[in-house]
Amino acid sequence: MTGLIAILTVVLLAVIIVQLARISEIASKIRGEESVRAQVNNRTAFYCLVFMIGFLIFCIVSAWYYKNDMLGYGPHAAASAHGGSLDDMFDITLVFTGIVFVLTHIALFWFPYKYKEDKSRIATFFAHSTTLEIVWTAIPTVVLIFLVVRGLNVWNNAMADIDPEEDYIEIEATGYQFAWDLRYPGNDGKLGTRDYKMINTANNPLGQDWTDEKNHDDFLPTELVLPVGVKVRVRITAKDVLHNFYLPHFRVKMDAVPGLPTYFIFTPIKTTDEYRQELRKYPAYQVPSDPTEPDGPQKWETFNYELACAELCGKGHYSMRRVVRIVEQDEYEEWLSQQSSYYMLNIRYTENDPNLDKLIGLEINQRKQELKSAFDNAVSMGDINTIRLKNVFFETGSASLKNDSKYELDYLAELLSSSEGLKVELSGHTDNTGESEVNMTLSQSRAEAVRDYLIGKGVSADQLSAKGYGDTKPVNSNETEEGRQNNRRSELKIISK
Ligand SMILES: [Cu+2]
Repeated sequence: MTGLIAILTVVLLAVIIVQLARISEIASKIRGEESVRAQVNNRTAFYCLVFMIGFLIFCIVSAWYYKNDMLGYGPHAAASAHGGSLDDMFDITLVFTGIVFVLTHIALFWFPYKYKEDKSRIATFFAHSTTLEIVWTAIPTVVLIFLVVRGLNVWNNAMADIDPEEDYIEIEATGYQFAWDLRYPGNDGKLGTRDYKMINTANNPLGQDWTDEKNHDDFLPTELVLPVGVKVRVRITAKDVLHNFYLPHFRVKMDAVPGLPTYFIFTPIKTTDEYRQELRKYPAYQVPSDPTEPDGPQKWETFNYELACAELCGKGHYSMRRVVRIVEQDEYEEWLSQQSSYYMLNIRYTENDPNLDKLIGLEINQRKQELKSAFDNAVSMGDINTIRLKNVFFETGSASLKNDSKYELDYLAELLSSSEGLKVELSGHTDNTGESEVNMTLSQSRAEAVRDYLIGKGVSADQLSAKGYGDTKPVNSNETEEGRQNNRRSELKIISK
């Protein structure tokens, strides 16, 4: 409808101009060329003046009216640390071009008015002025140098890579038709290596190398969640065609190129909630977010930062939108704790796991942590002073330690060596299968095996005693296999501190 009205207006204006021209043509034939020309000149000069003022007013009013849609202003303020300087750059350019626009506009229409035909005036002959040439070359040069130098400065700051000493989070975004695979580094803070030859849509979408320990805790979340105030380095790549990683509110935009990793660094400075509260002040956001539901939530309440693909990459391009959530540090840590490593969830102990025959660092650390907290508890509490060495294993019916036990015992040796004066008893226990005497002997030699191993690892022999209890101290029923398994165990008891 509006389009039709606009076309009609243009057509009508054209008809009016043609008609006016014809009228003055006829009039000039009747009244003589001279007087008509003077009249037309006067009229045109007047219209120039009217247009000069009218168009200036129109520009100023419309700029004021749309000011909230300008970058870095009102509801469009940047939400990242570098965003403000980028917006300022656009605004400064706008100020300079605005000044030039107003001056040239006035000159363009004032001159036809001022210097309309006047018989009594003789034109000045003016061919060259060095001063004038210098002035109008120097002014744009100075202005452009200022803009370029400032722009370069802003660019270099925004694109400066991370200083290894700095505190930052590195995440990775891989674009493909038509979604993003996001990857976070997990507890170690490091993203694992990838190899495109290992990409497999079924169980390795990013081609992660599972022999690389750094990959074991990496996780692939469905939403982009980041803590406020922390520097983020985004590693950006693509799997098929060109995509573009675009976070409009953070003034981040970088091509995702297959085979050529790019990156962008930014620091979010406003949480999603803070940004919503800012939007709340503007009438444009105080309307229902869904027009068909007038009582539903308002636009500012449903606002979300977003990640978009800004490269027209195919027909499903639009579906690459992802919600971005900026939260406080504690909420971020809470969210992190709910994420599970892709490897542990999908690969560990399957046929695709290259680490089947060994414990991975993640599991070793977990065992260490468990042992440490049990050990510390036993040392500090006194009454529950016995801990079970859950991961000490023997060959069946023998006192020779399985290789797997070394993780637990090595760490136990560290703990004991650093607790000088602490005396512990290492005990062996069996289930009730077989003869009691045999069990007693076996448990004694197992306890001694543990003691000897620890002494071999540098623990002082004075700290350690070993005792076998055979089947005399069951912790479970010996009726079930599970119960018997629980009864076959090695323990550590704090004797004195
Ligand atoms: Cu795309």
